[in-house]
Amino acid sequence: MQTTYIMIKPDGVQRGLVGEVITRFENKGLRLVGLKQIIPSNEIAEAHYAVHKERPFYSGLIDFITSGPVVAMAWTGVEAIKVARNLIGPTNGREAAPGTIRGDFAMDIGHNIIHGSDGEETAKYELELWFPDGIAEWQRDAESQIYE
Ligand code: DAT
Ligand code: MG
Repeated sequence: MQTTYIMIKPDGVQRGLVGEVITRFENKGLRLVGLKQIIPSNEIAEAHYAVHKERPFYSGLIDFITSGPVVAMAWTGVEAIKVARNLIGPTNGREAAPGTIRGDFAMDIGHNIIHGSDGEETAKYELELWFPDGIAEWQRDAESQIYE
């Protein structure tokens, strides 16, 4: 089992795609173990994208991610990091295949709706950054909820 950090970016929130994105993750079979909406501070945005600090798009990226609310999530499943990246699609929305989140909803490289951790180390770093108090541990058991 892996847990991955997933974030709906300000464009996804503003465009009303939160439910759509969550539905795709739920339908796939991943389990939601963390969820909150926040307007990121510069500090957390810079820590999140520290790896891109020297890139020309970095300051625009920080401005974008701090421009409004994001939905920060943690999702668990077998190979959840790769599974989530496959659901999300490649960075550039115009090149992402239909059926992926970016392929279906994004037309640009920066405003691409959603972030997903790219490896185990990154996932650990990002989950600790965005969920410093930890995440929920629970097992799926619908039957015991349907019947009292
Ligand atoms: P991904 O989000 O697919 O993991 P990344 O880690 O390479 O992509 O880059 C992080 C974010 O930075 C990406 O979601 C959008 C932005 N970005 C990347 N390359 C860019 C570029 N050439 N121009 C503008 N924004 C870019
Ligand atoms: Mg990345």
